[in-house]
Amino acid sequence: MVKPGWIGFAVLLYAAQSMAGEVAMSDAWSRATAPGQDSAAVGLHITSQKDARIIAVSSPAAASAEIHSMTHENGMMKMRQLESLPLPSKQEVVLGAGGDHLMLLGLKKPLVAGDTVPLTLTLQFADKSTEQVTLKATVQPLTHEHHHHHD
Ligand SMILES: [Cu+2]
Repeated sequence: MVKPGWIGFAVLLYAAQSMAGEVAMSDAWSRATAPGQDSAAVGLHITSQKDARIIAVSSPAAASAEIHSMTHENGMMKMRQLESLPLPSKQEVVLGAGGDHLMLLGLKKPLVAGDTVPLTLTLQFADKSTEQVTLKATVQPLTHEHHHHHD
């Protein structure tokens, strides 16, 4: 006779394990900050096995973090905050390659090439359940062609 409490525990464990395999992330990067710069974009590759959205981002390295889109308007690059970012099932979404990206705002210290920046993403699935996943972005050297200004 199995006690009800144990059944609940086993179900929870199973759920946690199956969720962990739902989202794959790789190649997370950020870029070294220039003097006086206190924000930085983060890019990564992310694939969810089922429909999900990124609904929040946070990092202990920054006062706040946002999901941004980047668009060209009248020849100007404009970034704006997105409420959430869709992750269609089984499709790799590439963030940071000149389009949608994550943005660290109010960096607590400059980012130096070779450092890693921890981030937590909150994902929401179609059934409204949420899951937090963590990743580490590797700080790459500042290069001219990837530098953009935040307004
Ligand atoms: Cu941005």
